[in-house]
Amino acid sequence: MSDLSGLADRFQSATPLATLIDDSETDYRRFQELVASTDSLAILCHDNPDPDTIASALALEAIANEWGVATVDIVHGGTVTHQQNRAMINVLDIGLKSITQVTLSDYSLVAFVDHGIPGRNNSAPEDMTPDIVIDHHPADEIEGQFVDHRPAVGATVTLLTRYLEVYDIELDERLATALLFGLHRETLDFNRGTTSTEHAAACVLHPHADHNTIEELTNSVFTPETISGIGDAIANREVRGSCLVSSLGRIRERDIIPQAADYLLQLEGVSTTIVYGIVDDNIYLSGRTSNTQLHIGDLLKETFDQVGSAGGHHDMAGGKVPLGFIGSVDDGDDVAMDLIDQSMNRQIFDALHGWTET
Ligand SMILES: [Mn+2]
Repeated sequence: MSDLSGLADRFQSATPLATLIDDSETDYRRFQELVASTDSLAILCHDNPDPDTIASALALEAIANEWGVATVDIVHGGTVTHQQNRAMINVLDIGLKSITQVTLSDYSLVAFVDHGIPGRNNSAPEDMTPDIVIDHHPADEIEGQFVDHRPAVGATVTLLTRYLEVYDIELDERLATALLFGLHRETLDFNRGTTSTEHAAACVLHPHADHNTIEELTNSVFTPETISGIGDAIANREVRGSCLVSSLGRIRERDIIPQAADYLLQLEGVSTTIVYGIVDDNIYLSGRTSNTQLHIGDLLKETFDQVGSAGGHHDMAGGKVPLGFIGSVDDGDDVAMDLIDQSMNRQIFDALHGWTET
């Protein structure tokens, strides 16, 4: 079971990651006592899981396995439609359970990785309190028996890499590959929201990772739906000053939206993109900005948190607005779709007003 001997020594040994990361608020002893004494653990990824949340869950699973936790399940809400995320799960043979297949209250412990608040970007019941939270997203009032919330780091994978180091857990090739791929994707190859701790974490992972697999995963081709979606986003774009807003209309794969927002940010003269699309009964939005004076997470939160949920980082953010607030829309109802697009574009450009001057 739990072996706390040697923890103090390892904690104090000054690796580059240990030197750069701020561990001052993290009670590693408490985390170990909690996890090592449980018999069942559900690790909940955020909805439509991305490589940061998936790889972080895999690392937490490895820690729990090392400490003899009998049942460990990685659970997620939503679906995995992004081609690179599907490829990651297949190539690295990662077992994920849909939240519809399990009951969270059946587990002795529930851990959130890469998200922190029940019901916000996850499918946990809003009235539950997670036992463990490890996250880097900006958020207030995260509750749990053990909360490790470090918004200063660029990826949750960075935090979990530090846990593996602190607890001296073996980094096998599969785990190191998943974590390093998570780092690449979360930071868009170390270009976005990256701190020195991501580079230090990459140094820990690099010797153990399979770089051919990472290259293969990085080159996973777009699905036809993604290419069509990006095409629609290009065609429907409205640009004012340095801001671009576009609608994808009704789509089947939610993951197209952030990919289109990322893609359009490459347009010359554009430093902020907000793309939205309708999936089932909700409008989903993704925002991206390279304008360091603009906090896109706060902007989306202020604009849409009253009618739905929205928020995120200063340079990337997302949101979800139930269609109910606009009224129900039948498929093929072009008039209603136009009204939604007009209403959304107006609200978004109003929110961006300070930045739309040329
Ligand atoms: Mn993340």
